[in-house]
Amino acid sequence: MYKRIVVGVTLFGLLTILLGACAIVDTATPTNLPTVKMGGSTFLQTSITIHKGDMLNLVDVAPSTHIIANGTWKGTTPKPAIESGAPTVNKTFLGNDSGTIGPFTTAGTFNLYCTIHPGMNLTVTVQ
Ligand SMILES: [Cu+2]
Repeated sequence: MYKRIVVGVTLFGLLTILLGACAIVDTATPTNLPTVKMGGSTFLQTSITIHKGDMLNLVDVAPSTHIIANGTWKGTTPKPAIESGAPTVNKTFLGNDSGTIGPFTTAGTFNLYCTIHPGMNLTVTVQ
C-alpha cells in the first residue's frame, strides 16, 4: 500500500517536471513572430509585410550558411546599403538554426540580402 503511494507521488512529480520543461521551451521559441524561411541558397519567400515595432524571425531550414545584411543583389553584384529607418542587420546563420532581426521601428520598404548567395534578396515592408 505504502509502495503504491510512493510510486504515485513519484510519477506525479515526474509529470510535473516534464510539463514544466515543455512550458519553458514554448516560451523560449518566438513562434508568434513573423517568420521567413531560408533554404539552401534562397529565401523561401521573397517578401514579407510586418507591423511597425515587429522583430523578424529568420529560420534556416537547410544545412547552409547565410550571412544576412542590409542591401540587395542586382544580378550577381552585391549592393550593400543601409536604408534610412532600417535596423542595422548583420546576422550569420550556420545551418538548421534561426534568429531574430530588428525591431523594425519605421514604416517603409527595406531590402535585405545574403552576402553569400547571389540573388538571395528579401524585401521587408513595414506598415
Ligand atoms: Cu545565403
